[in-house]
Amino acid sequence: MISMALNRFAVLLTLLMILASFANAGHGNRRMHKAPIDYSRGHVQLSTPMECLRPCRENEPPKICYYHFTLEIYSAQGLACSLCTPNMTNDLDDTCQCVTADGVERTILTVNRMLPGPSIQVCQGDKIVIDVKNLMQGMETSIHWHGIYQTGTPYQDGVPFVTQCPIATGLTHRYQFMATNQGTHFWHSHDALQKMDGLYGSLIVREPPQSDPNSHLYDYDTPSTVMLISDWSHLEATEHYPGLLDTPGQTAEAVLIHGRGQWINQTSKVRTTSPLAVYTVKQGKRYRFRMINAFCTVCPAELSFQNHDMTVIASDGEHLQPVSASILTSYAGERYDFIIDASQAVGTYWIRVRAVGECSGPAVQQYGILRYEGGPDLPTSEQPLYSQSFAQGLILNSASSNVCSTSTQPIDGNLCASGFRSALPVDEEILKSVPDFKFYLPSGFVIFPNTEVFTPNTYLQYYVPPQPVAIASVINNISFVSPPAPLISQRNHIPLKSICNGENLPKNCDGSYCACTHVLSVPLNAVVEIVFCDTVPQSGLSHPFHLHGNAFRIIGMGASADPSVTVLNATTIRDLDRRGLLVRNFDQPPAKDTAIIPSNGYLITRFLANNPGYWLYHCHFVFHSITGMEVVIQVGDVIDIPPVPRNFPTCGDYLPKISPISK
Ligand SMILES: *[C@@H]1O[C@H](CO)[C@@H](O)[C@H](O)[C@H]1NC(C)=O
Ligand SMILES: *[C@@H]1O[C@H](CO)[C@@H](O)[C@H](O)[C@H]1NC(C)=O
Ligand SMILES: *[C@@H]1O[C@H](CO)[C@@H](O)[C@H](O)[C@H]1NC(C)=O
Ligand SMILES: *[C@@H]1O[C@H](CO)[C@@H](O)[C@H](O)[C@H]1NC(C)=O
Ligand SMILES: [Cu+2]
Repeated sequence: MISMALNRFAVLLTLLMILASFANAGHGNRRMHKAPIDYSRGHVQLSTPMECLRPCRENEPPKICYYHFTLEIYSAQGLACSLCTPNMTNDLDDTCQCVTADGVERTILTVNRMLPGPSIQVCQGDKIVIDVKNLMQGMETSIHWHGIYQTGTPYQDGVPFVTQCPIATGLTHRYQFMATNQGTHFWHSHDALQKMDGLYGSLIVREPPQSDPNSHLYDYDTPSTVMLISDWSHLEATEHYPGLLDTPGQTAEAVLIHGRGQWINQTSKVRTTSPLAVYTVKQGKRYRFRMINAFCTVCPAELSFQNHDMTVIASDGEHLQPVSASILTSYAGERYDFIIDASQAVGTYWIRVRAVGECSGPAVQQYGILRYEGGPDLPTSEQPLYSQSFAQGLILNSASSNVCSTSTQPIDGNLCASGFRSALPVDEEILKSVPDFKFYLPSGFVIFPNTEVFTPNTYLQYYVPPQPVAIASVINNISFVSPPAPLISQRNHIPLKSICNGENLPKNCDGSYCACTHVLSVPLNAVVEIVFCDTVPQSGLSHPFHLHGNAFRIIGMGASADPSVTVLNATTIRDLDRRGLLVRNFDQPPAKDTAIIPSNGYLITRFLANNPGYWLYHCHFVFHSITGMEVVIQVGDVIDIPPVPRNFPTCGDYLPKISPISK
């Protein structure tokens, strides 16, 4: 164990040296103008990002890791690219400010002029402090720390109007929270569609090798194998919302692998020359990759490596019994940790992310490079076409409910997330046969007649998908709208009638559609089971639901076991459950914080509600969440929820009495 840790540390040191030499290469002038950050603040000693990036050992004192994020409206392939071209995958230290993306110039949003934004890499037990300075003119923001439980600090979760007021232009908001749970996490803007334009980055919490049941399976776990994948458009996200008729839908035009990629213009057939992401390995060594799916649109991402299988050992920061696969499908918000065994001939191999579903029409995909030391710069083989696949082997997490079961046996070469098994023992409490609380949450869309949407004094929340219709996203027929002040800090400023749930709908609701702040309350320490189902199978979509503040167990996932029930909805899902036709697995069910409701299927999750707070549970497709596919789970009574710190920012409507004109 110790030699392995030292081995990894050696690699880390080499990397730090590379980074340091990179940082010194001719960028001295710019650095001179930069106000240095003062890391020593009175009685606390802050550590730099590089000091916090270290091998994690048992019984070592924790650090306070300080980061400064500056958010700006910026450009890809913009003026900064006249100075330098970045040539290595580096999000730990800013040097070259040229953002290449897929080589097409466009307006983007960045943190510290990087894409992905700065990486946070700490050890479990450290404290993370981030000063977020919003310099985006005319845009509020807020940052969510996706995967971090925020135990004791639910007001640091970064959801506008749920856990804080949005951060106005010009202001700085300091987040500080403990890195309680290890794993591959990420941070992203939780405000409207900003994530789609580039506001995301990795957040890795490592642990001592002794606490990772799979640590014997790999030699290296360093920043050089963190892989954030994202979908990319050549329009700003807001141009897709509510939706244009001449550029229909919200489909991405490209995929980026760690902010890198190339794009082929189908009209001119010209390919951009921007750099690809490169992952360098040593033959004979085994590498832990930490992959983050930061997609925003509905396309699933199929990751594969030429001539190499992936051995998945963790997902969303939870250890799994290892499963090897040749194609790993992931959805917006999911993370997968897998091992690549560099056991092939010294050479250079393609890495591919193929966006499928709605993205298979335009054949959206991207390449990266897996280079063995001593191999050529580029693979010698051609990039395979969209229609050609690398090896045929097991497919993990594919979109179809028909191939999902709770068994560990693949169906038709596919294994769903419900077929994973936890590598660590599961709390018995959560596995009791009858949960304390059960909610059925049928999720889908409501289609409005145009005459209803475009009528005076009516402002329905909707978007226009590829079909030219106005739709709202709903859970249990409720389209979530943000309250006029944060639930966590200003509950008294929120009119009671704006908060709702399935049993308590506002008077103006007609039963098939309701717009209100959907809050489900559960008592502290209850075992909560949520049964989701997809009510719009014709959409072909598998919605990835992400729970804030907690991980859940996947207890079931699949399609209706009664062939006469072809559509799941509030009635049919309850009926199937009553008849014992929803299959549940209580043998080492895997934990995750993001999982799909497979298209035309159901997803059963359970969690122990031991973290008091207001936790969003929502679809991670941004055009769905912004139009209402969200619900808040309130864990505990108001008095159980940790109070916000003194001087926590406030916000809200301002509607004073109108005074008469004084004579
Ligand atoms: C990266 O760029 C620098 C400066 O242009 C150059 O000296 C170096 O060789 C490049 N490294 C790689 C790996 O291409
Ligand atoms: C693609 O090529 C066409 C024809 O040369 C050109 O008009 C168009 O601007 C190009 N698109 C992009 C995004 O560069
Ligand atoms: C939800 O809306 C549909 C119509 O869109 C309606 O048939 C159904 O009864 C509603 N469900 C509930 C629980 O009100
Ligand atoms: C659910 O679907 C069944 C069968 O299609 C239908 O009879 C029923 O009205 C639907 N119920 C709801 C609440 O939508
Ligand atoms: Cu969705």
